[in-house]
Amino acid sequence: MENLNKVIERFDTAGVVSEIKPLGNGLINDTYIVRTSSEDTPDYVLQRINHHIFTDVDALQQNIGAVTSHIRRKLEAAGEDDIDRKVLTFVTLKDSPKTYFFDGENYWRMMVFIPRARTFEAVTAESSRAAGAAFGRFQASLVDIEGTLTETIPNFHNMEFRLQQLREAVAADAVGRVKEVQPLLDELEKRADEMCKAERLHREGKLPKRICHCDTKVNNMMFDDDGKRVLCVIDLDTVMPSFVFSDFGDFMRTGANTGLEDDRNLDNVEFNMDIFRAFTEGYLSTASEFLLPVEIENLPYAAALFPYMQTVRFLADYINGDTYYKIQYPEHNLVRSKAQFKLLQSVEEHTPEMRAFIAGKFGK
Ligand code: GN1
Ligand code: MG
Repeated sequence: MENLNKVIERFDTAGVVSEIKPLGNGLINDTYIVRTSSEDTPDYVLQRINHHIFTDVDALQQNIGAVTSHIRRKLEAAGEDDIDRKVLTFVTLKDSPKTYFFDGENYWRMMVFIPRARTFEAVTAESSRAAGAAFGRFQASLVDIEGTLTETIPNFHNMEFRLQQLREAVAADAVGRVKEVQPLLDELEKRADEMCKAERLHREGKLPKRICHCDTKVNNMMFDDDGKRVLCVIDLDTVMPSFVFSDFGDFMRTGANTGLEDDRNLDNVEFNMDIFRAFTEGYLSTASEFLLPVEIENLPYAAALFPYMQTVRFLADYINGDTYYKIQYPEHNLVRSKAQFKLLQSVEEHTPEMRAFIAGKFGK
């Protein structure tokens, strides 16, 4: 804690630190809540940025700066109230306009903690509708951002690239785990072509990339205390050009899963159509003005793509000997892979129903 205090001292914060505690369930960065002793000064969020994954922290923070200031300007222009709860505010250093600090070993950043707000690990249909509208609004508000954003992780949601990584992991078999997972690998290979459809459509000039959030896990959104209104989208590290499928699909993967991302009991894991319907309605209410028919028609594909991609990513990490995701026990990445694959199977069963819903509501 003493070290964390030394880091915090570098930032231009207000008030006196009274408490520092771990916050949230992120698999990549380390996050803390920093409480200050007075009601009149804000609390803060402190994060150690995983710079093995985000290798260019300066570009990362510039992206985030561009995104948050663009959204802030829009909120101001629209005359919105309570803007500090609707967009993140990053704290600059005392001696520089930078929003990150390098202590010689680690990179740190701080943002103002949004008061009277909370995250959820699971959602209801009602809050999914609000979440869909919020992510649609997020994409819509970034349609006209000037300049280009850096791909903070190149090829992040490129399915062809993720499959290549998996195949390389299999070929290397660094820790001798391939044999054990061969049946799952076979299942993944069977679907590989179909799942690379987005990349093909893009090469054919039919599917655009847009600025997306690219990590729309349910818990990456702040709801107002009552859980009804989405205030603000958080975890902006992966905001970059991608297919809109990223944001739709990753929410479905987390929000519409009746079980946990890493559920050991596969019977718990099913795809929840009520959440699908509610999120889709919310999303299309704010995003349909800029979406192309090819994007809307392929939302059921997006719902399958993300559990598929996450199975591939967790499994590659398992085969590589757990070098990417934080794990809590040795076979954690395998358990995650199996749970994600079970979710994919359930999505596949519901695909005709999803297609019919979209065609009935938004087709023609
Ligand atoms: C990571 O940082 P976090 O936990 O929100 C990952 C996502 C995965 C997710 C799986 C930069 O997100 O892409 O979908 O874990 N982020 C990165 O839970 O790889
Ligand atoms: Mg997160």
